[in-house]
This record gives sequence, structure tokens and C-alpha cells, in this order.
Amino acid sequence: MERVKLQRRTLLRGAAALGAIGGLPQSLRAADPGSGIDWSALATDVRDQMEFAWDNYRRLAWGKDEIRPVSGTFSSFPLKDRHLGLSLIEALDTLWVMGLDEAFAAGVDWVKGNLDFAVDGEVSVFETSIRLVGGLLSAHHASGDPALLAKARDLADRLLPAFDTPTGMPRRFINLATGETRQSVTSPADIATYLPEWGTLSLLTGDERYVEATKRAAVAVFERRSKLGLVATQIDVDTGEWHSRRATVGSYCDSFFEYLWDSWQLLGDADCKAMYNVCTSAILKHQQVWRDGALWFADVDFETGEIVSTEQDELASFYGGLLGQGGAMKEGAAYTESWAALQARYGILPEGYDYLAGEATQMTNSLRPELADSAFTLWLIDRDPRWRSIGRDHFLAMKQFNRAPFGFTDMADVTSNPKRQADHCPGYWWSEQMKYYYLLFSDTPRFDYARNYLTTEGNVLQGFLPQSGATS
Ligand code: DMJ
Repeated sequence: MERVKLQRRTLLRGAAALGAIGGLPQSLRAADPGSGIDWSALATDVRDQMEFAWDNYRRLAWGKDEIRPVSGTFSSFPLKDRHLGLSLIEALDTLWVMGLDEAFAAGVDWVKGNLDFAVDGEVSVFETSIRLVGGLLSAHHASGDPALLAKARDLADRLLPAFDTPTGMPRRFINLATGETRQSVTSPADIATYLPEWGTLSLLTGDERYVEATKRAAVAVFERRSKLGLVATQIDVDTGEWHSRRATVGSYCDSFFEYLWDSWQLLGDADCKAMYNVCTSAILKHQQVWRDGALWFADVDFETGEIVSTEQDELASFYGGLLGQGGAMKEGAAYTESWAALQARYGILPEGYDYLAGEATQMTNSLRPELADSAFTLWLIDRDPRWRSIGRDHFLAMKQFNRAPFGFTDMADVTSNPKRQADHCPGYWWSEQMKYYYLLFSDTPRFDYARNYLTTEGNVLQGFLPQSGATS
């Protein structure tokens, strides 16, 4: 593995060179951080875009899961052909923090009057928990409304039987009405992205089953790490046997690492902090690659450390923020700059990029928030205006390329000229990047910038200041 020391200035020069190749026009690239950008005006623009999307969702897809912003139709997720108001629930705490109080109230009314989880249909336990349990809990945090907590608890109760396996690691799918589970081969992210939400549920209800089941699952993954301290992407929760040898910081493992740190940050769980430290040391030792002045994380064999892929998931761009939170600020900043340079090159990050070939490997983008997530997280740590600028570039590119007649859409090809839109707005868009942008630019009095916690889905479980009145 090649490891080269990198100065911050070198990184910035590299980013500028990549930016010159294509992607964002000069007018959309962040100005010099000190150049007098009106951040408050940018925050107002973010809120305007949110209102535009919300009004269209309300008119064309009210209570449906996800709007198709090009055609004005809709699609369902996480159930097939049945809707649970996914986007509405994911939007709630973002609406609240933006001061869109009437929209928030309308959403809460819909939840109280219409949301029923007693549906004979199968869902992903992981996706349902991070999006819906988390969304309801953050809306409860914003409003204090006990009905929202009751809904979150009802849903968690329906997901809980998935953890009833020989290892304590959950099966991947469950039927919300019957509790029937399916698919024992699943990933660390599917198994162990629960503790902050479910620990919160235990704290709020006094019922320890939530924290116990989800901590046991996280520990079960950790205990099966290799001698190098790495975990792989697929494991059988019935037997505890690995079904893959590939260690990655991207898809399938990403939020496993994130929730080890988060469980320490939110719940003060020292075991989780210790597990995070072991995993992170192993990743930094065996997966860290410096190439042409940029930091990447290779996929490696989890037992030998041999590089098996140089392709990077866009999803992994969250990892710079996590590294910074865990104390590895130098690496976290460098990794975020690597992705920011790609953003400057392509305008929008492609879903896959091979750092060795220097080429995009998947041309789509699923309207992803991860780079904005890292920018916001790093800015919370050191307030370096550079992170705000990366968030600004992300937002302006979204406005330029992803805006559609009825909202914001994912992309079919970010490398074509012009870029080609698809026709789908994922639920996380409402919960993640719109909130990251707004918090990054607004300095709103509704949010405690010193003490807060956002989940992997951007749901705020700590840090809302409900008494503080109007937003900026
Ligand atoms: C979100 O649903 C969550 O952040 C998850 O952990 C992985 N990434 C998606 C959005 O890309």
C-alpha cells in the first residue's frame, strides 16, 4: 500500500486541478471561504427549495412513500405496493428545524390520523428502523408529542422479532403483521444500525428490550471480526459464518462503524467506543491508501489485508466525517477533500469511482447526501469555512442538475453532457441533505450547535431547542 504524507495545501491544489477538468461551472464553485458569501441568504434558498418540493409532494403524493419528481407520480418503499408515508415522516424534523411549522403540523396530523403499521407485508428491518423509527423519534424530539413516540414504539415492537436468532443478529426482512422473518445472510450495516434509535426508545419508555437486543447484535458482529480487526460484507445470522471476505468502509459495512461511535456519543456506551477504536485502527492500518495526493480506502480481504478492489462507493464519502468525530481529523479532512475534488470534477458524485483507474465506474447518483453529511459533521468540529463551501457546492449543484418539475430527482448519468435525470426522490433526501445544508448555512436558534446528535439518516435525536422561537 502506498502511503504519502499530504499537506492540506496540496489537497486543495489537487481539488482545483480536478475542478478545472469539468463538472461545476466556475460560477457554481465555492468562492474563497473569506469572500463574503451570504450564508443566511443561502439558508433561505434551501428552505425555499424544501417548500417547493413539499408543496408538490403534498399535491401529488400526499401520504405516499416517494414522489417521482419528473413525472409527478409516486412509488412505494419499504413495502411493495403499500405506502407508509415515508417521505412525509423523513421530512418532519427538517420542516421543524426550518421553521415550516404549518407543514410540520400537517405532517403530524397525517401520522396521527392515517399511519398504521399493521400491514401484511415484508420490510427491510434496517431501512424501516433508520427511516421510520428514527423519523418518528426525531419528530417526537422536536414536538414532544407522545403519539409520535407511541408510533415509533409500535413499529420497533413489530421489528423486534427479527433479532430472535441463535446469534442475536437480526434477519434481514420481517412481515410487519405476522412477524415472519426471512434472509439470514445479511450485512453488518443491516445487523447493527439501531442502537442510537433503540437506546433512545428504551430511555423514553423504560423498556430495556430495545437497547439490549440491538447492543447484543452489534457486539455479535464485532466478536466475529478477523485477527486483523476487520469485518466483511456478508454474514449468516443463524450460523455466525461469514459469507464474504471483503472488508469495506462503503455499502454493507458503513453504518456499522458509524453506530459504534454514535452509541458512545449519544448513549455514553464505553463498550461501543472501544469497539469503534479497534475497528478504526484496523481500517486505518489495512485499508488506507494515498494516491496522487488523495486519500482513499481500498476494499481488502478481511483476513489477509490484500487489496481486492480499488472501487469506491459514493456512500463511503460519509466516512470522513466519522473519522473526524472519532478524533482522526487529519484523515477525515483528507478523505473528505478527496470526495470534494471528485464533486468539482463531475458536478455530482457518481455512485462508483475507481481511484486507481481515475474513472467513474457507476454513472448514476441516487440523490445522495453523504458528502454534505461529512461537510456538516467536520464543520461542527472545527468551524473551518472550507466545509461550508463544500456543502454550498453540493447544494448549488443539486439545484442546477437535480431540480425537476415536481421536486428533486436522482440521476441516471452524471457523466453525460448534459447530465441525465432519472425520476425518483428517495426518502432520505427529505431528512438528510436538506437538513445538513440548512443547519450548515442558517445558524438557526432551533438547534444546539454545541451539543447534538444526528442519526445515520440525519434524524436529530438530541440538539433541538424547542423553546427558542422563530428561526433565522
Ligand atoms: C441513508 O439511508 C443512510 O445514510 C444510510 O446509512 C446509508 N445511506 C443512505 C443515503 O444514501
